[in-house]
Amino acid sequence: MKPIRTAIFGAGFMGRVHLEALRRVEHVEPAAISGRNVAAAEKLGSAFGVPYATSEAILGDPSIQAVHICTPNALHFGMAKQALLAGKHVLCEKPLATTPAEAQELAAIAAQKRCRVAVCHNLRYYPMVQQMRAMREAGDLGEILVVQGFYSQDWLLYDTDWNWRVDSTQGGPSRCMADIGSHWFDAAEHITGLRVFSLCADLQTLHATRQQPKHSVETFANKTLSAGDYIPTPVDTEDFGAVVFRMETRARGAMTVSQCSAGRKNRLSIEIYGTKSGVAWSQERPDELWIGHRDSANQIIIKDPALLHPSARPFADLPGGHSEGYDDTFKQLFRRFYASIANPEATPEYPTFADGLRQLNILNAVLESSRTRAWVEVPVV
Ligand code: SOE
Repeated sequence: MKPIRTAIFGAGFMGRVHLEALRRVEHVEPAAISGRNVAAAEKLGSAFGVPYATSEAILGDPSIQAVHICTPNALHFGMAKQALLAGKHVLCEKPLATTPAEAQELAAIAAQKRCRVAVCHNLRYYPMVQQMRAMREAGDLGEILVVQGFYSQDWLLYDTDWNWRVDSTQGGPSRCMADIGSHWFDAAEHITGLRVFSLCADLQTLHATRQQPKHSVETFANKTLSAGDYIPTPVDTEDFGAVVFRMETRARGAMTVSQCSAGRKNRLSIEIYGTKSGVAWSQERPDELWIGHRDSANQIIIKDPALLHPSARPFADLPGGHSEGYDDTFKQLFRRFYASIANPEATPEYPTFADGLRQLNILNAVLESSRTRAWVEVPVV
């Protein structure tokens, strides 16, 4: 089978993750890499034998069928639109855009151009996340009553920590909720099969002013600068958010996000409680799943394809005792995306632009609720 030629836009943290994962996907050839920082894109590309090209050259090359958008958030809409109009299949990092209207426009263009489109909500692809979903589908949890959790990081704890995500002109009007809260809500809705229809949120910028480095700093790589390298800069994106929400049926929930929680590196935690049993999972211990019972001993199961529900098994490639983590989630998502390009009849087994729009509707409601200090309805589409 002839490999599908693809290109990557963006050579930062996510560009590298996408490129490495693509190298492990069957029948795909990373054919070019582009980036605002040409030297960084050339360096990353050359390490993987992938040539640098301008975005114009990539979009004008008919042999390149798909593109990955791994640029700062505010560029997603424009780049995805250009790529779709050029007839490319698009896999975009989250958040898909900065407003629901933009996401809607992208979804409409994709449908019209008959292009495959995905949003990179990679957390769905942890085997234990699929196990929770499979258990819920099989009725093991009973009716879902309570959904709780958080997503905490510490890489923006100090006022000297900086990254493009802090700047709303590059990251969009929300930081913490858009960056990591969108992952949490995508996972919560994916696992439970329920939608949030109403919420009340409180967002807080803990550092109203940050010391912005004079030069750009890579995500998670802000620990190496010294005094004198900074400019004091006002911040209008949130460091912390709390959301209380109502889901369809009688299920209710609450979650927090934070990028200022010392010691929590990248900890998404989700707990789902039903009328029969509960499940709890943490991204920092991805191979373990806690299963809670009211009348018998609780369990912790370790990832092992033989112990997973049959529908969760295809998401684990390795035998028990062989960890599958963050990198592998991208491989699993990309594999399904490219399989759907190869087979135009296939139903997408990945988050599409409709899911990207869904997260922007939730995000919009969160921003409005925090601004107005009131409960806000989320369109259930
Ligand atoms: C930064 O907060 C970040 O890299 C997110 O943008 C990713 O989506 C998440 O997986 C890890 O943290």
